[in-house]
Amino acid sequence: MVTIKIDDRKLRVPEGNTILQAAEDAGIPIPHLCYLKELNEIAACRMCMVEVEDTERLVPACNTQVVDGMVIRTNSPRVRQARKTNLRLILSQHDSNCTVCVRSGNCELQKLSHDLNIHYQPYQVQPERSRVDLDVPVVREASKCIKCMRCVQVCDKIQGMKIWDVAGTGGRTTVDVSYNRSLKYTDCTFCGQCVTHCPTGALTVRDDTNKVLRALADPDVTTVVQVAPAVRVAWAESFGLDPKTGSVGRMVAALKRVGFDYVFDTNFAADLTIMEEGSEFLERFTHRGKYRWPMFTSCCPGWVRFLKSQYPEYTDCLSTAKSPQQMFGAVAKSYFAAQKGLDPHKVFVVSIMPCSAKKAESELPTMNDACGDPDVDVVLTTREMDRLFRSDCIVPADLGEEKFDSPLGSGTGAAVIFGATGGVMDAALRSAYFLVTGTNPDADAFSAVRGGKPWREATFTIPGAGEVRVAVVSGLANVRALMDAVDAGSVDYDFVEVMACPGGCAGGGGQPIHCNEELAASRGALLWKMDAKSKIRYSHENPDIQALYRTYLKAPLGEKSHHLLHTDHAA
Ligand code: HC1
Ligand code: SF4
Repeated sequence: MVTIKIDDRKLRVPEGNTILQAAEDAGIPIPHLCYLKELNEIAACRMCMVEVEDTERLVPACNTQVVDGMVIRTNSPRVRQARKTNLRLILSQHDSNCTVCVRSGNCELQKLSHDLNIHYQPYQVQPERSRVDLDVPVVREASKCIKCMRCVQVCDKIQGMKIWDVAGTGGRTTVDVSYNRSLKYTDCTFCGQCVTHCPTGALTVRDDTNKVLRALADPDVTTVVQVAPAVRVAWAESFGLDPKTGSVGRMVAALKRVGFDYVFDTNFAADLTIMEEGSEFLERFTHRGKYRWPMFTSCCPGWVRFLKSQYPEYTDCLSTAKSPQQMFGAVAKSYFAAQKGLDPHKVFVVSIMPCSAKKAESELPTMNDACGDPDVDVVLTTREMDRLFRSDCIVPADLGEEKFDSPLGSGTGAAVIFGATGGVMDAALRSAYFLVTGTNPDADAFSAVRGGKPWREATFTIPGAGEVRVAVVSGLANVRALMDAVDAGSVDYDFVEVMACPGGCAGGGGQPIHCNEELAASRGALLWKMDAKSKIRYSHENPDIQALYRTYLKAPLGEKSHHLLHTDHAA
């Protein structure tokens, strides 16, 4: 430990800590823009400058270590002036057209400018207008980039992809797609982690709300919306509501106010996925020699894109089951449309997802099995749904609670946990156990796959089937490590759940953005709580799923299921 003084407060702090860490631990705020703890401590923005007494220097707090006896001033006249000058220099290259920026009100640069009382701009330079490519879900506007390097570090260290890089030299140094490519020609998984870690509006997810508004206004179209598991525990954050007020029922009520004809639940399709994927796993497991191992989950499109570009020789290890989002679309435009006597070409399916990669998944040319049109017409992120509510002047806290519509609106506890890392595996094992033994396991029998390390393993015995070796992994850099181990033969699994985003969809790239806060674990904990409180905790016990099989699909892996609910990932 060393003894230091910050703003006249004497502190004992661990040796090796940075000034910023020491100050934050003591509750002394120091502004920063480029800093991401342990990921990006490069002092690029110079916002965290502090004065160290008895030296002539101002130093960046984020990467200067404390020294015994150090006396630090975080708010001296020199410090204030330096921060203001540095911020004005950043603003001199920034498109400050805040009124029409999607991050307005949630932009770290905007907030800091206000906090530092910068209300005029002496170095005003008209930034070059950006070329914006709307073919892909992740959109970059170069003129809003402040060169903080956060996206470069997140993509490189957390997602292991290196899609972003430094480009140019000197005063023209900027960040761009590596090797001067267009994003659509890279292996970008569109996970959106760069977006949720960008402090400004330089990286955003393409806004598709107008397509939905057009469909809602068309009297010939029946609009159907599905809401993903992880959306329900995050949507209310942008309205400052606690989880009790920002309930599922209020979200449903708000979607009905927006004007959707049917408000359904992706949880229904998650239960359906378990029926198909669980059956597929048992088919593979009991005919081991016919298949390549392990079997991988296929519900995360970020992961599917990653596998196909980075380890293409493992593509046939993916479950052929479509994701719940896509199963929902296919069932809505076949079973549901027939039940209601609707022309499937006039049913418009919207998904609300915590995910940017889901936009690309819905646009795959193979995802059109119900009637030849895309099974899902538009995907909106959680943030876009919140913007729809605001633009319709809906105040969710003032609404009563409403229920999802029937029959695609029911889901079990096993379905809602899809949104948290480990949830798909847990749910699949609950039903696989039932399918083999005819009896339910304890709903918490597989809790070893929940939470904890980002790459975890467990072995379970299913009587009559034998030992099943499973792994769960999230965050693509961890996924790469797992794939390398699988490839080297140093690990041996039967079934692996993979989610591209750290912590699973709860931490997806379409979720509300909070500066310097990672909320995947706390949102995931809410999903596990919903499961624990559910009356039904096994997908195979969802009565609407049972009715779907009884009256339409007949059996998991049957002919209709094969056509509507499975896909060839190599196509
Ligand atoms: Fe997900 Fe899934 S869990 S992939 O994160 O399998 O997006 O929430 O909807 O499809 O159910 C996302 C979440 C989501 C699918 C399900
Ligand atoms: Fe999308 Fe979830 Fe995959 Fe992230 S983990 S890319 S949010 S499906």
